[in-house]
Amino acid sequence: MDCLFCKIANNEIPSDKVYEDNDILAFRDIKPNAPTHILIIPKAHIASAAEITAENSGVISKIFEAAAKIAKDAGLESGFRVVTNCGESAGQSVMHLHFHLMGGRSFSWPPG
Ligand code: DGP
Repeated sequence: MDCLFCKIANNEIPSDKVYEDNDILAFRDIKPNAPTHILIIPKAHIASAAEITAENSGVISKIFEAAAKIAKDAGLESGFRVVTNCGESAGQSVMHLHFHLMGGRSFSWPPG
């Protein structure tokens, strides 16, 4: 499968890693939208949030545990945002599930 984030997870494409374990990888976004902008992905291919099932959802709790730890380590005490874009109309450009962890600035709500 020709998937950019599978290649990053397999070390075929380099990334600026901030956390890794057997199931997930966190690395800095190449086009940051905030002073801290990290992508957290499952290593196993899941195309998007629409593909989360009872069989593969265990990794989601691991992603959010890592997000809390990464945010703490990055000093984001005043707040941070975790978001996943699902599908074309939501702006998903890489079809491998990823959560954007962003912090270091204020965010508006609702998002555009
Ligand atoms: P989304 O638009 O929600 O699918 O987010 C995809 C993000 O992936 C976007 O913020 C830019 C980032 N990105 C794309 N290609 C690369 C890459 O090769 N390396 C890294 N680190 N980030 C990438």
